[in-house]
Amino acid sequence: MALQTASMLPASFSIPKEGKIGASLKDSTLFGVSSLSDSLKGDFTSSALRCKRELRQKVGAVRAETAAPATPAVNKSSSEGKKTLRKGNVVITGASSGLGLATAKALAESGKWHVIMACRDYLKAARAAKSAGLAKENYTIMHLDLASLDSVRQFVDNFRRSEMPLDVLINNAAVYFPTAKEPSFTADGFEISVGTNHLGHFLLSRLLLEDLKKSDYPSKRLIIVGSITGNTNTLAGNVPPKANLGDLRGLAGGLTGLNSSAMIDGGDFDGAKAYKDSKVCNMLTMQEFHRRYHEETGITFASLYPGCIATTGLFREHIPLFRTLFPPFQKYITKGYVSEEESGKRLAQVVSDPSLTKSGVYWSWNNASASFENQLSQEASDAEKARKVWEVSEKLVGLA
Ligand code: NDP
Ligand code: PMR
Repeated sequence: MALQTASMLPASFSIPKEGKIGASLKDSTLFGVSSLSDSLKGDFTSSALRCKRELRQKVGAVRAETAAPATPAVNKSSSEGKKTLRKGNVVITGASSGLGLATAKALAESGKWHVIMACRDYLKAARAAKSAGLAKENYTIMHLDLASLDSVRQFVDNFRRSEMPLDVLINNAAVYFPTAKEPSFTADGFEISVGTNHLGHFLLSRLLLEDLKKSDYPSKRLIIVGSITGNTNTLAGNVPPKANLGDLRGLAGGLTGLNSSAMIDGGDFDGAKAYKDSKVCNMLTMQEFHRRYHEETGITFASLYPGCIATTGLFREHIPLFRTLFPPFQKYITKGYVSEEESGKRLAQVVSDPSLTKSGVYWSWNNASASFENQLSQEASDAEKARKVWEVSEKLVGLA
């Protein structure tokens, strides 16, 4: 199997933007005292060659395992005339930690799903799967770096070579750089939060839509993880800096931070805002998929806010004091806290619960952990903006 060299190289680099001034909440509050991380290095280790070898072996193994892709989703057992469902195949991006890993565990342990862990760091994913106790036959790891469009395309090729049908795609991976003073960029030159969280997933979803369409699984789903902090109709969404995509002038300029702004709205760089903006794009993309493809394909498109999983790696770039105080703050003050395990069960519900098949929905959970259809903010449900984000994004990722 051929692997592009590019998919094994660091996919992000950082350039300082001149003349950056401007202070924001992140510079001055307890929850955001700035300590610029020096660790935008990605997780590409000197073991890249070993990864490559292992990936070859793994994908080889997958091909052997799935040598009979023609198995229909529903089999009729001849003796009893009973219908049985084959295991579903679910791709989870960023399954090496946090919500993604917890969801992989919940789905794999249900015995109904084979999980394809789409991860940028193969060895980290392998260790995570092992320590979470995933049984070997229930998962496959495939390399995917969302901060590189080449890597996204390579992942899709590799996945297709495995000959597994695709039944559900979960766009879960994300990065968050709240203390960054200057933007960093993906391999293709996009500001890294929107480039990874939105544009990488946008290309992945557009390409894998074809594979989802081909699946004969009874309930096919494409899920994008959203968040409360991108929704300005909530208290959490009103903590500055607030999400705001403006007229998309920065996005249209490619978020390069050179001749155009690194921010979607064209404003000064703010890492926390870039993350929240990327979540708005995620939620808008889900709805645009729904409008364009639900009726024709029957695929369920959904997003969700899984609760505040205050202990995950998402906050790894935040200052230590934040990481210490954030979990008790969410547990005892906002009461928005949810454990990684519980959040994984919630996302697993969105993947496979027969009562959550409605398309175009943004799911949330109440204090009793019951799911409900939540209301998106005005901006995150603006159909015209969703169309524009879609059209600009497809140009940026080379689909139009
Ligand atoms: P984690 O940091 O634990 O997980 C993020 C995952 O994304 C990791 O596996 C990480 O890989 C992966 N990832 C990051 N960059 C890339 C990339 N370039 N290519 C491929 N994978 C990448 O955070 P969470 O589990 O908290 O976040 C999961 C999702 O949940 C995100 O979409 C986040 O926005 C959302 N969310 C989280 C909330 C929370 O409170 N934590 C609340 C609301 C939503 P690696 O392990 O290699 O770093
Ligand atoms: Mg929040 C009900 C109130 C609530 C909830 C559910 C969250 C979730 N937050 C709430 C309130 C507040 N937060 C308040 C009142 C404050 C000011 C003290 C506050 C602050 C705060 C900070 C500085 N909160 C944060 C941060 C972050 O850096 C996190 C963030 O925005 O990441 C993007 C965050 C979060 N608060 C949440 C959730 C779920 C997050 C992080 C995860 C995310 O949106 O992906």
